[in-house]
Amino acid sequence: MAIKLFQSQTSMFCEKVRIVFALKKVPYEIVDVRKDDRKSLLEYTNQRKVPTMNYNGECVIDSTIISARLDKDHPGNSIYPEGAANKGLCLALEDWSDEVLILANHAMRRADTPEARAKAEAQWDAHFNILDQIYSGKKFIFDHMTIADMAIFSQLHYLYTTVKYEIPAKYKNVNGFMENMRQTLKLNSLADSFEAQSL
Ligand SMILES: N[C@@H](CCC(=O)N[C@@H](CS)C(=O)NCC(=O)O)C(=O)O
Repeated sequence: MAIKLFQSQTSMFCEKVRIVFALKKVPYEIVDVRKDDRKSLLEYTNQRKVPTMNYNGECVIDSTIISARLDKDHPGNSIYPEGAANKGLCLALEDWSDEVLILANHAMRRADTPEARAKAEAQWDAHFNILDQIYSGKKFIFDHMTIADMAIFSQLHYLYTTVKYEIPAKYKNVNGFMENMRQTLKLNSLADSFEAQSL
């Protein structure tokens, strides 16, 4: 049986999962949901969200659950840090990125008045301040690249590629993190989306 990932190239949650697949070196097929306006996804799952995975016949929905499942079945190159306390912190940061940074991305993308734009920039400033402290003196949050870094990268990468908002230069550690991730993911430029099948 094959593994199929129903996805969209521009979705940040799909990029997060593509990084996990590549890290685990698990081969998979891509079903681009934009090609048939999500018809095959709807037929398969009766819902519209991507990423959705057909995992050897089993349906798995949501980037966090897909990532956890791949890690469980392919434990090499763990996407989590060692130890329960660090793993809990890592999961909390993954959730913060998925549930909070996404809102700032939506706010910036939808800002169509100077007031809305200023509000969205203030929202991002607050997040960049947090991230700049998190990545102070660190390449990754824990001792290797974890799902927390992948989730944060995917949101910041979407901000750069799709929303077209550049991280202000004063956030040196956040910019340093993005450059580290660009190198780790072997992207020629941050304008490219991640699509390698292995890392
Ligand atoms: N929490 C979910 C979020 C997935 C999500 O919001 N996907 C968006 C694309 S970025 C989507 O498919 N939206 C289509 C819809 O809701 O109709 C995850 O981590 O996978």
